Amino acid sequence: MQAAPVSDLPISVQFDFATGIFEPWLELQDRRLSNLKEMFYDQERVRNILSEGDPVIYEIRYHPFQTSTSDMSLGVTRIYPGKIGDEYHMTKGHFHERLDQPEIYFCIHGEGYLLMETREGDFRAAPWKPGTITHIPPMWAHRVVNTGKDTLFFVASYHLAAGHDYDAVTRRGFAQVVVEREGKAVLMPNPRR
Ligand code: PAN
Ligand code: ZN
Repeated sequence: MQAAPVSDLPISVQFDFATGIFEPWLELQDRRLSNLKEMFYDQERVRNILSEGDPVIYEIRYHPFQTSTSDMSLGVTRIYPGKIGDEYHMTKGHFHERLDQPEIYFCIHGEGYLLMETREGDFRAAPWKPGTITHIPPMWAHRVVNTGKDTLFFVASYHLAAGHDYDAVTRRGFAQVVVEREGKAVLMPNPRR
């Protein structure tokens, strides 16, 4: 993320509920399979797909609202539908570096799960549909899974100073993965743990 412009004046952006895109945004990041290849449990399938291309799994638009005394940020994530093997597309997932930093996620469109887990192993999977708003307390890793046929998009609000720590999730994943069984999304224990 580039340094955010400082403004002590109120700023509004305009969100399009049909597309999940707001204007103006200041930064756009694509997350391709190669950026999150360690996250999916079926590593053979990951290698096969990457040998033919590098699909975009999700994208994030950011607007950091940096003032001289605060650092609230807006992020809108759009997860494209699809699976890697039988595991649904999902975000990488992370802990916040700072131990006092929560976050609010607001599901606008699509269906899936918000997975959350502490370092002590307490695990929660919140079923998600449009309108579900979840408060993620400090020290809970968070990942969103898109189990639907449409793009899932959600709004996130957090402080820039929270920081993102991807290491633990990259090494261990979450306690459960979300996979398709007989046409349905089900949770099962992470086979890599
Ligand atoms: C969100 C996430 C965003 C992408 O803005 O950063 O949804 O997910 P990953 O960062 O796990 O790839 C957020 O939680 N910010 O703190
Ligand atoms: Zn976060």
